[in-house]
Amino acid sequence: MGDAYADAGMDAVQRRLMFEDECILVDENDRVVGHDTKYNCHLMEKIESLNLLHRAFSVFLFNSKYELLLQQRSATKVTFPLMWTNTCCSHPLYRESELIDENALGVRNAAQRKLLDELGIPSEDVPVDQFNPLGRMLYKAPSDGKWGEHELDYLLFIVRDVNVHPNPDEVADIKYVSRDQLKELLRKADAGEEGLKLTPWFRLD
Ligand code: DMA
Ligand code: MN
Repeated sequence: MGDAYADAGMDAVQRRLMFEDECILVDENDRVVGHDTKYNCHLMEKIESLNLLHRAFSVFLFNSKYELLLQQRSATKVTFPLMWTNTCCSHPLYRESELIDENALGVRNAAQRKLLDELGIPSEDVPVDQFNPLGRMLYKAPSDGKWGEHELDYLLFIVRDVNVHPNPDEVADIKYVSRDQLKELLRKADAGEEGLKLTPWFRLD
């Protein structure tokens, strides 16, 4: 199980996800080629040596005022801790309900699952047919040397007023931002203000 010493500091909740979540391996055309643990899929060494690429999603949830819900990742996240990012990101898992290709239904099922898990948003507030898949993005980004991402990332937009109860294991803080507030946030992060950091994929999206 990898480098036990380097993993010793991993939070118990995040460790469980690393070994229990089975990610979907794909080729660059998004064809399923296998599966592997979230742990292996995010180790830079494995990504580079085996060219591992996995399927992921990024949700952008807007309220009826078209403000975007942002989250700050918890301090215990293994990759990109405490960075501000879009509403919710994760991976569809290698299970029947999340492997459905038609209209990206598997990915939308996974998005509904993680909006509940990370942000406590009830599933009835985010019906799967309300997610608009806006395409996919391929990217690779190291986090801190040992860990990183190499993903085919589905962008999902949804406009809904929802109930939110963040899960502290996942999320340190949340806020809604208008378009102008988001521009200001990007400017501040670029200027390196107040230790404000944004995830690499959020900039690409
Ligand atoms: C990974 O998100 C997905 C993208 C698009 C970067 P994550 O690290 O928040 O995954 P998880 O919530 O499953 O830990
Ligand atoms: Mn990933």
